[in-house]
Amino acid sequence: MKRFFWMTLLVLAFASACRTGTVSRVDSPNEDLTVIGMCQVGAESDWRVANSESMKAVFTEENGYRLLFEDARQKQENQITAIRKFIQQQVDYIVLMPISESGWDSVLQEAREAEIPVILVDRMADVEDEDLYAAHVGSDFLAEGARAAAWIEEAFPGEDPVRIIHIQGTQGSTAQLGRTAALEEAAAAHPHWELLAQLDGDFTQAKTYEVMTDYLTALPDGGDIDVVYCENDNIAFGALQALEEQGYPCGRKGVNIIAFDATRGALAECLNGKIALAVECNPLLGPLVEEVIQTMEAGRTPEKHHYVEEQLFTREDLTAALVDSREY
Ligand code: GYE
Repeated sequence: MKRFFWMTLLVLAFASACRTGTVSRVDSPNEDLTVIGMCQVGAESDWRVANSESMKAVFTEENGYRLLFEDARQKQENQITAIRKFIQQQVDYIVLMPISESGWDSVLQEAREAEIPVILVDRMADVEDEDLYAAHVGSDFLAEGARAAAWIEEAFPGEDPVRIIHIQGTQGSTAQLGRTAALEEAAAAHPHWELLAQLDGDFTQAKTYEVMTDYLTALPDGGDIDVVYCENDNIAFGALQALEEQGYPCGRKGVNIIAFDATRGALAECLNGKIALAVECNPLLGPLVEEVIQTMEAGRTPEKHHYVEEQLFTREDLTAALVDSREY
């Protein structure tokens, strides 16, 4: 009878937890593991896939971690839901790759009240109080864009018009905002640069192929295009596909495609002359994020911002061996 009573109580407790959607603390079989709740944007690009792999390779049980990985499938609301779940589960750290910069104040406040440090990775969150996150690890997107603009300046000396199509990444994301600002600033400083169009490629090949095809087919006289400034590699792949289909030769003597990320696929297109400039953006951020976490585990305060070193590639900088050995 007594046993029945306890069994009933257990079943009732379980049923009520299911009803209210209660999520209890993640119990790790090994109490010593540090629990990381990670909220990734999605899998929209080669860069993103490499970034997720880098995280998964570092935050393993062998290295002392239990990684709870959520893929938000490109939706900020999914990211917010995932963070709330991590708070209920009382994870030790939250690692967030914010899809866009705005809209984070309340949920990060909730994490702070639960005393869970948040580390921003890749993109930034534009919050009122900087203390809402412990550290940020990523790239300086404005600097990347400025490097690309300086290359355009060198590649097109003189005062002849430079006709540029600009294809943007996910609106409101730090990568889009920085790379866009750099191009717009440079265009304002060079009156002979003509921004023919600003299209939204959402960082994906499929969307870019669509918008670029629509744009090119509507051009009345198959007008001249000197540069296509693509805010990531997958945008460049979509643009290249559309341009070639519409009969535009791509390369230093035709349309100069500029791409950001410099993943293996883009470097291969750069080596074969189709992409004129590949601006590196390093997705292998796992080890740096771990350093930040280890600093906090040791009771120290990490630096607020960590930026990675990056470079530019043109065809002259590449060999087949270098492209093959590219890690991502
Ligand atoms: O360039 C792009 C991706 O935020 C740096 O997001 C990241 C960008 C990257 O999907 O490929």
